Parts: sequence; C-alpha cells; structure tokens
Amino acid sequence: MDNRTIAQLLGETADLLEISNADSFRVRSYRRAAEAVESSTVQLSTLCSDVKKLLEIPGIGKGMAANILDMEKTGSLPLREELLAKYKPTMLELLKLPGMGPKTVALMWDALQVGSVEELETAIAEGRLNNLPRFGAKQIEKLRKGIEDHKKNSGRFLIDEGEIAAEKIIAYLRAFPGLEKVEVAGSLRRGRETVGDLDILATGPACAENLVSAAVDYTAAYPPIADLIAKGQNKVSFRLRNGLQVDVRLLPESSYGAAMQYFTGSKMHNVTVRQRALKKGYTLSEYSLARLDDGSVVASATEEEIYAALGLDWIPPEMRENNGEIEAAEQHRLPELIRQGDIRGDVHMHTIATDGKNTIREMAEAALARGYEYIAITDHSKNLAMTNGLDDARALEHVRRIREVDKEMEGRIRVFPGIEVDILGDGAVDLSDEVLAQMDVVVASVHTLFNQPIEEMTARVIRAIENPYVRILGHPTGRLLLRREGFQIDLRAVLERASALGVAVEHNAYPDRLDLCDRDLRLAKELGCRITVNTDSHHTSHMEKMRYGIRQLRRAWLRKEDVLNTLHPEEFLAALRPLP
Ligand code: DGT
Ligand code: CA
Ligand code: CA
Ligand code: ZN
Repeated sequence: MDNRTIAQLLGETADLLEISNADSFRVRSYRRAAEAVESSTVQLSTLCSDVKKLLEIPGIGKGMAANILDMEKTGSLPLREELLAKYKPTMLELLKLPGMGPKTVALMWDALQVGSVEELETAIAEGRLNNLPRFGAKQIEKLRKGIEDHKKNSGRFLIDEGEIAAEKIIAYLRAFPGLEKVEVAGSLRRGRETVGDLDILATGPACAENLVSAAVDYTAAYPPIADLIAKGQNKVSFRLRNGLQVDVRLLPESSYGAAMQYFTGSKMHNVTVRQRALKKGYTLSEYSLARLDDGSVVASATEEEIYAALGLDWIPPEMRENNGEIEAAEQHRLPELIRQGDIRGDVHMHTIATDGKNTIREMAEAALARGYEYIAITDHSKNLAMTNGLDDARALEHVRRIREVDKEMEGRIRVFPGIEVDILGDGAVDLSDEVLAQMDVVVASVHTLFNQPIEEMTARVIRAIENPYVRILGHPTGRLLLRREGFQIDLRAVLERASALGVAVEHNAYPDRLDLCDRDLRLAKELGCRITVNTDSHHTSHMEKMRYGIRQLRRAWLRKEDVLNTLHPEEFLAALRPLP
C-alpha cells in the first residue's frame, strides 16, 4: 500500500470519528498521523518489518503503527470499516460537498438519517432541511448548487492522482519481458487538468499475435486491481480502489504509432485530422494511415510518420484540442512550448511562519536541489487567521529572517522576501504599504467572501491590483478542481487592467487549483499580461508539482518567453511591475 492510500484511510477514519462525536484528542491523533504519512519521504510499506522505524516518524505512536501494519496486511483499517458500517459506506462522499464538515454530516445523519449525496439531494427537494437549526435558505441553496457541481465532476480525477496511478501501472508493465514501450495516451497525455480514465498503450515483441495472451494475463494480474471489468484479446480494462478506470491496450509494434495518435485524442482533434486524411485520399484508423484506393499502409509505426504523411509537423499532445494546432502544424508555425527545465524560480510558497510545514531555509535548500536560482517566500497575511497569518509587525520580522537566509545561502540561490497578501472584501489589501514596500514579491489573492456579485468581485480584485506594491495576482479565480467553481468575476476586465498596470497573473500549479485554466491563460497572453507559474508549496515536497502547471501552460500554447520565472533572478525582478 502506498503512503497516499494509507494517509487517505487514516484521514477518513479521523473524519468518521469526528462525525461520531469521538474524543477530539483521538480525532487529532488520526489526523496528525495522516499528515505525517502524507509528507513522509520514505515509503512506509518498506518499514513494516521494522516497527521501531515506523515509530521514529513524528506523529506515529504505538497504536498508529499497529494500524499501519494492519492496513499493510489486510488492505483496510478495522476502525474505519466499523464506523462505516455504523453509518453508511457512502457517508464520506458527503464530506466532498462544499461547506459540509464532519459536524454538518453528523447533524444530517442524526436529524434526517441522510447518509449519501443522493439522500441529501432528496431531503433538500422534499424541504426536510428547512426546519434544521443553523440552516437558512441561503445555505440550503449553496448545498443544492454544491450537489449539482459534485454530480457534474464525479467520476473525474485530479491530474496528479491520474499520473501517480499511471506511473505505477507503467512500471509494472515494463517489468514484463518483451513489453518494451509502455506509455500513457488519452487526456493524461494531453495534460488535461482532470482525467476521466487512464488509457495506457504498450508494445514490444511480447505483443506479437501468438504471444500477446501471456501479456494480457500478466496485465490482468496487476495486484492493485479492485475490479476487473474486461479482458479481451489485446485489451484489459479494470478499476482501481479509488474508482479510477484504466484501459490497457497491447499493440503490435507496426501499428503502435497509429494507436498512440488515435487514443491520445482529443476526439475533435482526431475528427479534423481524419477529414484531412480523407481529402488526401487516405483513411486514418487506430491501426494505420492507409490509401483509400488499394488499402496499402502509408504510415503506422510512429506518430511522426503519420503526421508527416498528412503534411503536418508533429503536434505536441497538449495542443491536440482542435484549437488551430492543425493549421499551425501545416504552416510549420507551431510554437516552441515551454518546458519544465525552463523554470528558474518559484515565487509563491509558505513556511512554518503560517501554514507551511518547512522553514525558510528548508524551502531554499529544496529549491536549490531542484536547480532553481531563486524563490520567493510568500506567507499568508493576518486576515487568514486560521493559517496564523502575519500582521505588519510579524511580516517585517519575517522579511528580516528571509533576508538572513538569503545571505546564508551565499548566492547559491536567491531567497526573495514576499507575502501572499489577502484581498479584503472591499479590495483593500491586508497589510500596510510601508510593510509591503519592504518586499520584492507581493502576491495578492482572494481567500474569503467568494459569493460576492460579479460586479463587486471584479471591482474588488481590480482595486487590489491597483495597489502599487502588488506585483502578482495569485490564483485569480479561486477555483478548487472537482470541489468548488471559481468565483464570479469579469476576468477579461481584470486581465486587461493587470496588463495595463504590469501586474503579473499567476498560474497556480497546485493540482487542485491549476488556476488560471488553460483557456484563460491563453486570453491573458493575448491581452499582453505578464505570467508566472508557481507551486504555492506548503511543503518542500510540493515543489515538484510545478510539472502539472507546465502542462497547463503548454495547453495554452505558452513559450518560455511568455513566462517571467524562466528568467534569471535579477531579470525576473526587473520584469515585474516597477515598484513606486
Ligand atoms: P477522459 O478519459 O474523459 O479524461 O478523456 P480522453 O480524451 O482520455 O477520452 P477517452 O478515454 O474516452 O478516449 C481516449 C481517446 O481515444 C480520445 O481522446 C479519442 C479516442 N477515442 C476514444 N473513443 C473514440 C471514439 O468513439 N471516436 C473517436 N474519434 N475517438 C475516440
Ligand atoms: Ca481517458
Ligand atoms: Ca478510455
Ligand atoms: Zn492562496
């Protein structure tokens, strides 16, 4: 069992304990253990033969160690199963709705015997929530809307969850003798922000017609399979424990390129490419590009050959959305897309001063290890009290410490002082101008009052970026993928103003934000906005999430020169809006 699954089971148990009104100390011990496991850099399953090592992890006591051993052995956590049986297995789904915490779930259960999203929907429709204490018409409407969004999203997964699952399956398949090339196709290959299912293609000598059944058997024996959906001649479909469906196809080497092209999609890209093939007297299928007249194969082994035979440059998967990429490929003017290695700094991250898990120094060392030339430390401001946000005095003290660490690093990496300053309800920012003036990187973000009418929210954000010290607008729409839609805002108006002022807009690479989305990033570029891509790391391990952001920038057709933090440190500061 991987750390993520262990952490998830522990976290769910904490939620269930809280729903059952258990002792808060007990709830906390599960939550702390979940966090410890989540952020642990060692694979816990490798420690299970040695309980002492498990106990060395802070947050893991004797009881928790026993739980982890249990999970490793049985694949489940008895207390969690017990609590789920007391309520309903669907209980945890309710927590995914916005505004539904354990206390509210407990209330719904106690008062109305509601134990699933569906039951809640019915209860709302029947007006049974109207007599509940603490539930006004507004909250009920919010819940109803939340259920609607939830239903729209359910069945999709965040890109990181998809990618982690895919990497494991690929490693498993590569271990089979004669499976030489194993790659992901579908929406994950295109870098879409969420994925519906995984499409994995494999080829090699083991896929030859007389051999493939052994490879199919091996695929169907992948240990984490929770539910084998179908096992065909060269295709295996299954579901993982988290509900994610996976389609694996084992293909002869001769048609691998055609299959990659077909199963990468998108559907609309493929439709357009196929029409183009027909015009040229060809037919394009998942097996080959062939002549219409005599059926002879023109190209099939690689994507490059297929695109070339159609008079097109090879198109990066992130661009295959039928947004003009085919015309660009025909005219040999596809942009050179930004790559992960182009990034030289990460300028939005948190430390233990607020809700981060590491020190300034640890963040700097981790960034240095990634090869970065600079970071900015941007902790929260006081309006976010639950994060222990900084007031003016603490912010100044923090700036001093950041400058100290910058010196300690002796030029190996620059550490810029900054803040993620809250945009208050009226568009004022949360700290004084004198304090903001001490910082190099002021990111301004909305974290509260998401429900303002669109005019008010637009005016609010524009007022905030008009503050002359604000240099970056953080996660501009506030969306949380699969959980919360972005707030209502006239984004074009905001981006136009940001462009005029020289305020950069952020693409927040954290996989449940990916905000601005690909489409809006393209708009930002069109409007002449400066753009940065940041991880918003709350832990050293989060810095690697940059790669999910890079995928979105590529989907927006952005090049290295469109993104400020591809610059060297001094150039980067100079490219931000000039300070007053
Ligand atoms: P997803 O799974 O919802 O995140 O999105 P995709 O793009 O991975 O879609 P999926 O898994 O249904 O199919 C993978 C690719 O295979 C898709 O992008 C294009 C191709 N494909 C699948 N079924 C069809 C089809 O019926 N017609 C066409 N033209 N292409 C298809
Ligand atoms: Ca798919
Ligand atoms: Ca699929
Ligand atoms: Zn934020």
